[in-house]
Amino acid sequence: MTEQMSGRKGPGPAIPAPSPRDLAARSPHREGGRTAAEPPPAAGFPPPGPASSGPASSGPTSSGPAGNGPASSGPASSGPTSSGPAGNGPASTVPASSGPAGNGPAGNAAASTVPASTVPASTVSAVAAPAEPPRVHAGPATVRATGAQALVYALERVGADVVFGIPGGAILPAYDPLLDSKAIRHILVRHEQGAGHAATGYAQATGRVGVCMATSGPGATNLVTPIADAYMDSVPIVAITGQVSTGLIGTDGFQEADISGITLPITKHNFLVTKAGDIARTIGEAFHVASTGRPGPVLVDVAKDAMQAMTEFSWPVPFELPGYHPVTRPHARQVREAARLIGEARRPVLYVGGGVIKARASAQLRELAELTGIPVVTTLMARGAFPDKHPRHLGMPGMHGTVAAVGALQKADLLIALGTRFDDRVTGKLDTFAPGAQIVHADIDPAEISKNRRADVPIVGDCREVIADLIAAIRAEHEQGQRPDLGAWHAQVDSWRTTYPLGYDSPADGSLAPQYVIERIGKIAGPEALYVAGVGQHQMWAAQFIDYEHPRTWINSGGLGTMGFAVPAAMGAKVGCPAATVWAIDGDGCFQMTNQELATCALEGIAIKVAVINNGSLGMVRQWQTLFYNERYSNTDLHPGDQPSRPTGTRIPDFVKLAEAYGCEGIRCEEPGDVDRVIERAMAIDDRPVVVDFVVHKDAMVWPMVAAGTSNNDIKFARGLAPDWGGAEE
Ligand SMILES: Cc1ncc(C[n+]2csc(CCOP(=O)(O)OP(=O)(O)O)c2C)c(N)n1
Ligand SMILES: [Mg+2]
Repeated sequence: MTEQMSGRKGPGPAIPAPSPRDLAARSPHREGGRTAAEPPPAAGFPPPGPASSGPASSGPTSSGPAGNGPASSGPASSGPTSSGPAGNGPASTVPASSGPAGNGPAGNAAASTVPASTVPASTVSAVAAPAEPPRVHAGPATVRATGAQALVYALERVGADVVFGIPGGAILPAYDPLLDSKAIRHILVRHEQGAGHAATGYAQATGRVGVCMATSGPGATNLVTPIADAYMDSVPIVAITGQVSTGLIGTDGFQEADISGITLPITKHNFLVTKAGDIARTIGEAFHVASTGRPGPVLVDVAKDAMQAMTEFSWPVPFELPGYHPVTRPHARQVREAARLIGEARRPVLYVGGGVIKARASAQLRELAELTGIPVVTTLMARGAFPDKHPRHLGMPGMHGTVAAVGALQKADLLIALGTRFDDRVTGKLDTFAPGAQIVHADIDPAEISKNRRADVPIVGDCREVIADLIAAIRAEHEQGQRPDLGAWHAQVDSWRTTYPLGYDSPADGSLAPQYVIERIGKIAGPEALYVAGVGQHQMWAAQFIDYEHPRTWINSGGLGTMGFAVPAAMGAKVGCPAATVWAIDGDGCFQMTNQELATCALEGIAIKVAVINNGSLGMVRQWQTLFYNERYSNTDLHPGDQPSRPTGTRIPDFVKLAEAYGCEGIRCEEPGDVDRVIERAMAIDDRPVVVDFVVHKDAMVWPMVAAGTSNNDIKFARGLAPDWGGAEE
């Protein structure tokens, strides 16, 4: 790596100043490395090799201050790959020239070297199987290669099977050897934003690292939104960008943008690579950092001349990640303290966030809920972490959460917060949130703990391990006779649930209720399908009116709230889970931001289904104008023109014709009586994407609602209607 010129941020050492998330390495609760029983990392990264014989044991990470760097004790070396068939000893002896890596003795490489498009549907689980072992591709121990070849070889070694991207001058060297890769399928998108969201959709659906690629300058800056999106939702993606040659860096060269500087605050970590010999190691490190600890996006910016220069490619490579040691094992004393509080609580709630899905802890969560009888709420990012049909589930909390979930948090005497971050959309006015509750807060990122609400019992660790340890500690309490009676609490939350269920009115003019459309899609496609949403009213209705029974079946942009997320993310999810039915529930505003990826889907045989919930407006913004701006609708109408009782507007654009222009099936639905038939027709089409233009009433609103900045106590379940809390204890 070399310094940049002209006062811009230089590449710095291998790891720049730690972000709050990097502080995971410094937890006071650290008790040591992972155990053999711990879960695999979030994405497929092969171990660097047996610590005793491979270079990993002599790498700087193993001799760092803590003596347990990622190479020697981190997840990469203790996941299933170290003992499973993917052991990479034999793999490294197979020359790259011997044909598809899967034919070599690399264990599970056979499955992984088949391009995703050719994997028979029947071999892939409809619901993502995130626990599958990483894919490892065989290859030569050491070969002479260009930096660009080393990049592609490294991507193969870390198990990348799909790259979403668009080429351009600075990244061109990498595209050349990509053409020869039998293991990696490149999907040519129509906009880099689509590549980034597709990588996120792939990662969210599969639990593996998603990969996107772009050229320098505008290609790279087009990735900024999806990178920020992945950062906010802790999604493991690796973005690879070409950079102008080292001599041009800092000179305002053609298509130069300091993308590592630009993305510094929105990446878990990023790299600028200027030497061919650093490329392979950096790719390995990027996948490791993206997928371990709290997952997140990592950017690798590679100078063009580094890709063109010759180097020695060898694998595995020792990491240079001093200071990066995510803590996964919870502290036993903290867990015992949490169990003690649970034993004393009379109104406890399990407040579950997306971290539970990332930690693959759904089974443990269910066991905990059933062992204790504690009611569960699942945040927008955690929908599917706990079955909606489960009797202990109160639904989603927050601004558009259920009355039962919001009320339970407000009246609780103990919150057990798991993999969640007390987001303002959940807490409402923070100083009025859950006023009578003590807080147990477990998170893999210590920076989250006590960030917004002080934790009485902080627990740093992987949620799966935390919950497993909690279960053991609670069983011990039960054996001591410490088993609280939650009967009165159950009766209380159940009465809120039955008195204030989610619901909606059918429009008096006979037009379509958007909630009905979404509810029917959920019923007909069922809980095995994957649902991906845009951002707006349709997103909230999709979170409310579809029942999620499995983790990774609900994919949305929760933290950044990125319009345009749905179509490309659904594309990525479908590529990751080709046998699954994938529905994008999109708004007519959102759809117009990224629908060009329908061309990608049609050409690449990615048969997603898109339900455009066409209310003719930027509905969520319009809802706020209705409620807070005296119904003054400034610039939220997408279909100006005649708006009689049927809000079809001007039909610009005509979504059916647009779909057809992109090689998709286009269907319009305007009558309630047609909804089931149209959904079934869409479900029957498997050979191309389908777009259904559901023309719905524009005045439907999302309820319940806690107005921004107000207290959860002031939740309304319909306009002007507040729940009666029934004298619940404070
Ligand atoms: C990129 C981006 N720009 C603006 C916004 C602000 N915003 C949030 S929801 C929304 C309206 C979305 O409209 P539509 O996709 O039609 O969904 P609807 O609310 O009507 O269901 C807007 C403009 C945003 N979230 N993202
Ligand atoms: Mg709309």
